[in-house]
Amino acid sequence: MSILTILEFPDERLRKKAALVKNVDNHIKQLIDDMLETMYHAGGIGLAATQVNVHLQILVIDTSEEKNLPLCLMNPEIISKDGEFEYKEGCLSVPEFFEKIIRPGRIVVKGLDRNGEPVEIEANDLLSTCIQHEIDHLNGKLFVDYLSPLKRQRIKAKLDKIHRLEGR
Ligand code: GNR
Ligand code: NI
Repeated sequence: MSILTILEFPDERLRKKAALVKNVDNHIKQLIDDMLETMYHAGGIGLAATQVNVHLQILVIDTSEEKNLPLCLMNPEIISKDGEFEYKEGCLSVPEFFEKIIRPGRIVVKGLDRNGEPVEIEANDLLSTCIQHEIDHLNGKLFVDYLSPLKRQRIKAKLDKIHRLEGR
């Protein structure tokens, strides 16, 4: 297992669109395990492969209190959505910034599980928000894209400065 490096906004690699996973082989399973380890290590409730610079449709999530219910979904497709849920979202790729975002509050999503078997998940509230946040990553979209251009620009300027100070 290993901890992977998480890309940070405004890194252009976060804008790439992820490709379908064709075959869930041992390499993919190793990547899933590394993504889970990276997510838990960073204290996040979700992680998309895009964030670790792998442009495949893979996401991992654990919204449980005890952090002991890892969920993996590949090639996710939302097949229905309704309602609304507002949550103050954060992102490991936009560290230290949190903003309220409204998204559909109930979704049904289908995809492949860790073994490559088809699954369908009904999700509400936080889990629904988290799945949509991760699917956005796979499409090159970030939660800051839902904010006003002014707010997004302020966040970009602050992170640019931090990255400069860190010599990135
Ligand atoms: O850790 C995370 N918390 C979070 C809070 C509200 C909505 C979405 C998230 S996902 C985020 C981890 C992350 O960046 N996943 O892509
Ligand atoms: Ni994120």
